Amino acid sequence: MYGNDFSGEDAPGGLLGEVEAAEAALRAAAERDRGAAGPGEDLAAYFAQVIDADQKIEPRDWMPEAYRRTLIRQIAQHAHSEIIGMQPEGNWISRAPSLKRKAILLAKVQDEAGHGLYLYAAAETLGISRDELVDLLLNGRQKYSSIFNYPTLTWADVGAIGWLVDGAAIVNQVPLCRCSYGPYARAMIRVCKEESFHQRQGYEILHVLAHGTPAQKAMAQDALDRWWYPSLAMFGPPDGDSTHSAQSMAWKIKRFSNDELRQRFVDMCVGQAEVLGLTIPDPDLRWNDERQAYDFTQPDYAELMQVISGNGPCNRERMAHRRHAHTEGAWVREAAAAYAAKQKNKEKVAA
Ligand code: FAQ
Repeated sequence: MYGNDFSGEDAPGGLLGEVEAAEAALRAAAERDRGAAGPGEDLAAYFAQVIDADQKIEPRDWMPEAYRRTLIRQIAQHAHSEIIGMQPEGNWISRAPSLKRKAILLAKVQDEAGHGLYLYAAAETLGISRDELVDLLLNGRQKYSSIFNYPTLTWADVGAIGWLVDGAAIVNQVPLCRCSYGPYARAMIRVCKEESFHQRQGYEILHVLAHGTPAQKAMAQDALDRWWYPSLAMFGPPDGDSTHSAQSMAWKIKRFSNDELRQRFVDMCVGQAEVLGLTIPDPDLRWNDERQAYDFTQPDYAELMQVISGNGPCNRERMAHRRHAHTEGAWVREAAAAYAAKQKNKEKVAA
């Protein structure tokens, strides 16, 4: 039914096969001799040499300040997205249609928290603390993905998020497993493996609904209608308007442009929608023999900019909820800090 949903013709083993290959490449890069010369006097030349050789920049290495800042921006935005991204689905944990569905959704939402934590830890290797990053989010100085500013109105939306949002996240993140910054690439490998389960659970929810009663099928179609274009917008502005792509690709942080990944996502979804028996809400979606890819209608990028700038349907609600949770969690952070201080003191006395 959905066993081969990641199989692209261009990649043996599909997207998960690419994750495995990236993991092997990471190991090989770690073992390779970086060159007897080492960084020497010219740190910038050595940095360029490591990037050119497809090796990994590690926290101990010198890196241009702009590279460090770009990574902090992207990794932090990614981490915040995982954390805020728990809200739309979290909304349905108490209303899942069965105990089994509830348990699965609970595990999925917990995984997103875990992804946020790996990513905050990866960002911290760049010399910024998690507290600072959280403050930047809460003060509105860092972003999170536009997609989490849309409401989850029905149970089918939980399926659509798994299928489309996690699906788009995987298409975007698999190339990040080959990112030039080691800690981010390593975090992505684990995240992608877990996301593949998320995508499948969402797809399975929609499959059951789409093969259920006419009302259930209509609910699944309605969810696809509402989530399709916001999911396409997740990949960011079109290449011509993408401020960071050229530099990020030169540094091998990003491996493909926003439009390339969006196209890949559309091409992957068409066959999956057919298996579901649902219709992608795009009358202009058709195979282009010349390009060997689907032509499709672009999402509304003016809407994307509105959502990014804080005016999406749920931006205020999401941030209010996050601020409230942060305040409510203060006692946990204080208790953890007090416990750590006590342990440290004990170790000191023992020494
Ligand atoms: N939303 O120059 P570009 C998930 C901003 S995780 C908000 O093209 P870039 C898992 C961009 O930051 C989803 N802002 O930027 C999950 C920049 O603003 P700035 C998150 C956006 O970085 C599933 C400006 O527009 N994934 O879903 C968006 O080269 C289910 C110009 O854009 C990641 O973060 C947007 N959609 O490319 C969790 C992946 N698009 O900073 C729970 C890592 C663009 O100059 C439930 N990130 N912007 O003010 C990336 O791959 C890249 O950062 C892109 C954007 C591709 C998102």
